[in-house]
Parts: sequence; structure tokens; C-alpha cells
Amino acid sequence: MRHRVGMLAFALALLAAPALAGPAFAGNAGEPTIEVTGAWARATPPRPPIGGAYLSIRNRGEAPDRLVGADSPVAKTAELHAHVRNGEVLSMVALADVEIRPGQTVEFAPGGLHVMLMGLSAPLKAGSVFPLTLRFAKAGAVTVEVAVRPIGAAGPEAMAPDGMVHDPAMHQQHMADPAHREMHESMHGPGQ
Ligand SMILES: [Cu+2]
Repeated sequence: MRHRVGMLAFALALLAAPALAGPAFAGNAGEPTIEVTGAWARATPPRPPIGGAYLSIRNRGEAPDRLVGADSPVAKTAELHAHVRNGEVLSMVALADVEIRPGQTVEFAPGGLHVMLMGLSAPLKAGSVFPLTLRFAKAGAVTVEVAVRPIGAAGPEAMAPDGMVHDPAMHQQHMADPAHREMHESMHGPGQ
């Protein structure tokens, strides 16, 4: 998985435009260049009101494009996040954008890139579906339907339970931060 990490914390604008239902493609002149597939999210407990969405983005065009933002009617805000390791601490950072080069497929998956949904209006329920609009610098808006899977789900289908390798000592330190613990539990289920 290769992507450019523009580490500009919380620089995403709040997009007021409503999400429009539509195909999961976008591009100029009717030629789709960006394809988004396999969008899913884990069901969430009532609190905290946050969740993560995962998907895969393919650039079928001949020029690089950048994912620059996301929004969904189910959440107040949606941010592009990555997990990064600083020494022994694994944390999440907000990205200003994610580059997708021509021919490249960028995977958003547990333990790595994800679309962080913050301020959920209601918990995400397994079996339900919600729209998520991704905004690309060149291709424009792409709206996909996100399938909500059970809290313990590892992926749209069988995958490794978690992209992260949890060293026990590091994990303990990581989980000592209450805010992060909350976030972590909402994404991976409690007690992990
Ligand atoms: Cu996150």
C-alpha cells in the first residue's frame, strides 16, 4: 500500500453539499477514471458516536488524482485517517489528502487508512447501508453505498483480523490514553 501522506492535521473543510446518490465512478467527459469498490464499515456501539469506513480506490486514468475529503449524511464530519507509528505509540492522524497514481489501487482497511466518521447521528447497525461521498481533486465527487458489517468483522470478506501487529507492551501504552482507547474500541470492539 503506497500513498502520499499529507500530514496536515484537521485541515479538511466541512462540506455542506448534500450527498447525491450515484454511481461509484467519476471522471471528466463521461470516461470514469476513479473507481471505488468494496465499501464497508463496522457496526458501532452507541458510544462513542464514531466509526470507520473502508474501501478500495482505483485510478483508471492517466494522471494522478487525490482524495481530498469525504462526507456522509450519517455523520457530522468525515476525515481521512491513517494509523502511524511514532516510536512505540500507534496513533491515528488526519490526512489532508491521499494520492492515487495512475493504475494504482489504494486500500482503506482496518489498521491502515480509513475514513473516520465523527458525530454519528445514530449507531451503525449491521446489515444496514449508508451513503458516503468521496471528493477527488480531479474526478470530483464519487458516492458509494457503505455496507455495515458486524462489530467483529475484519473485512468485506475474510481477511486478517487486524492490519496491526499488537506488541503487548506497546498496546498497553497505546490503550492508556482514554480518548484513544474509546476510539480504538469503537473500531475494533472492546477488550482487544
Ligand atoms: Cu481514525
